[in-house]
Amino acid sequence: MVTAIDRGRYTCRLDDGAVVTAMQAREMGRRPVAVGDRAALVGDTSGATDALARMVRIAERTSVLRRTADDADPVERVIVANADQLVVVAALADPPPSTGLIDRCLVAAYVGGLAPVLCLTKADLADPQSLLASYASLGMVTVASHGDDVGSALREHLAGRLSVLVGHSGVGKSTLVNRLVPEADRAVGRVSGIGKGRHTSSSAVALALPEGGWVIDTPGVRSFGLAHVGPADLLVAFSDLEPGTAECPRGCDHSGPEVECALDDYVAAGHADPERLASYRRLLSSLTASP
Ligand SMILES: Nc1nc2c(ncn2[C@@H]2O[C@H](COP(=O)(O)OP(=O)(O)OP(=O)(O)O)[C@@H](O)[C@H]2O)c(=O)[nH]1
Ligand SMILES: [Mg+2]
Repeated sequence: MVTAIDRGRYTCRLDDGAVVTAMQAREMGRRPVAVGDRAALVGDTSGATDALARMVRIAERTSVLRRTADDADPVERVIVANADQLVVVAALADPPPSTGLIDRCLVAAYVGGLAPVLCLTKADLADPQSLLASYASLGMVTVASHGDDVGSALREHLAGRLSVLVGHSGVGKSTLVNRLVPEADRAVGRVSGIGKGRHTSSSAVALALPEGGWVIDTPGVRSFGLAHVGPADLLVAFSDLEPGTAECPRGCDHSGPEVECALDDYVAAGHADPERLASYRRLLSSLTASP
């Protein structure tokens, strides 16, 4: 598994635990490789100092977390491959939570095939209850933590799984990782204020959890572009609603009864849960809001 990437050098962990540095073999072309990818290595796989193996293949991915710089950007970046879970990390204060960013991360999770978890940090600074409640209604796992105490709920949810942490700079992702993986020694920064562009962590790194599984720390994001996602993509994650769109007018954006979307009648007839339709539309509206 690729655990870190630095200027064309891939740090890989073999199944027996050895750590090997590799570079892409020419025959791979310039296929993008992400942290979390499963790679086939040949050549010097001894892991000795200065040894460099060649990466010849990556395995088909079970999930892909993608984002674009903004909603007009045609270039999709793969943040992490093969993760089971996306942990959206948001601080309750300092910096204040942005529900727009949280919702957009959730969309990326649903579309990329990752189970979403919301982790609210800095619960020592503000009460998490109202925000936790508003996301619990989306049917997702929510946990609150404060610096010294990650909480057993988060630990249990991460054990045995491959999870990626995503959120604004300064929300405490690396702080969480250091608590979860005592030898991780990730640099932790001061909160510099959103938009000032100071990020403490500069690249994604996967760390093995003592309980089994992996946690991936990523650099803070300022926004989460979703140029690659449309209403139909999001509907895939709401398979209970999807059959209801058969009666929609052509090109329906499913935004509400004003556009004669058939989902309202579908729910009114008892075929699906009205709360699920409300959730779908809430995430849908985050697609058209500014990133
Ligand atoms: N009060 C309080 N401060 C916290 C908590 N968690 C983290 N911090 C502080 O928040 C600051 C930023 O923490 P980091 O872990 O570096 O944040 P990050 O999300 O990794 O930031 P980037 O790497 O820039 O994306 C540090 O000063 C931490 O000590 C918490 O639960 N409560
Ligand atoms: Mg960090």
